Amino acid sequence: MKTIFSPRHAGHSGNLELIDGDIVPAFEMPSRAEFIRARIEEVGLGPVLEPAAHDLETAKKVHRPGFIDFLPQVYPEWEKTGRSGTAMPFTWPTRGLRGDVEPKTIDARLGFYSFDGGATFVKGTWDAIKSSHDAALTAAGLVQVGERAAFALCRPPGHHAGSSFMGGYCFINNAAVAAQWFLDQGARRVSILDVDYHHGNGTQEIFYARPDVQVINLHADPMVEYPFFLGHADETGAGAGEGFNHNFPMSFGTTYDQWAEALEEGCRRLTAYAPEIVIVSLGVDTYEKDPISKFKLTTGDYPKIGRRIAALGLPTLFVMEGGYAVAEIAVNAVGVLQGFEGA
Ligand code: SP5
Ligand code: ZN
Repeated sequence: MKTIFSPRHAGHSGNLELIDGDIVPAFEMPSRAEFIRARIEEVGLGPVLEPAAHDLETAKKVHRPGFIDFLPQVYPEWEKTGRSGTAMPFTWPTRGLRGDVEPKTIDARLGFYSFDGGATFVKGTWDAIKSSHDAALTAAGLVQVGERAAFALCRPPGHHAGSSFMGGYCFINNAAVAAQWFLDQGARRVSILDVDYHHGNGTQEIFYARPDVQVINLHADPMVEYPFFLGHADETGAGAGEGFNHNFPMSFGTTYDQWAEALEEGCRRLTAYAPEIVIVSLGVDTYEKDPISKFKLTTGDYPKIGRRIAALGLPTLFVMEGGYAVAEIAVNAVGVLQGFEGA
């Protein structure tokens, strides 16, 4: 399997995040992608190639165009106020406030276009976001021309980013952009299978009223886990999208046997939908030693996930999402891909 990876991710580095009553170095750090890249080479998964540049037209079909235009403006606008360091929001338009009027200052616009304080900018962040987006579309192109599977080693990740909001380390929703691109190439149905520990609230929101992208999410129960405000089992889609969104919230402490039952039911519904392409939002923060998560999957479980996905028998694009126990995420993420390839 080919991997698409850009060294430009590394410019998104040294940023802080607001989490659990503290402002700390972001858990989503460059070493994550570098460990995965090194592991791919160590096990000989296949070539690692750089992405080609893509325009943002597809991204502007799944995100509000003004939101995409805002992202490259963030750091220059931040610097114009005389500040350096990490750009992050501190005020959000929640219920009862005006979410329909985009204000003018950088602090206001950061809040307007986000749902938490977890998607933060340094000088190289936009370039990293763009390279991650390009990696997803380049890998999608490999699948489109006949590769059985490809791996977009995206950083920053994307599944918390919605049509007009960033958050949770995510800016552009790479998997959603790839899904839209496959549809634009002529696919009629695409499924997104999100196995990250956290609910992919952005992906759900983008496709919630659409029948052409099925979204299946396996994740920690939002009653007790981030992102808290989406991801319940009764969210099944709206309007023309009714019946095409599937959530499998699970308790803290979930082991592979329990998790695999949800995967099995998700795969059954995926097969019933009969998509032409599967996009896997590949988070490995389900791992027992992940520093911010509470599931109990072990390293030996990840190849089993890959084998089950391979058994779907469909062209498959893997898109990297979360996973934070830095050294181990490489073995686990690549383990999924090795399992898929039959290793
Ligand atoms: C892509 C992705 O995986 N984003 C995750 C963003 C998570 N942000 C907040 C997590 C809050 C975790 N609280 C428990 C921390 C225990 N020290
Ligand atoms: Zn996650």
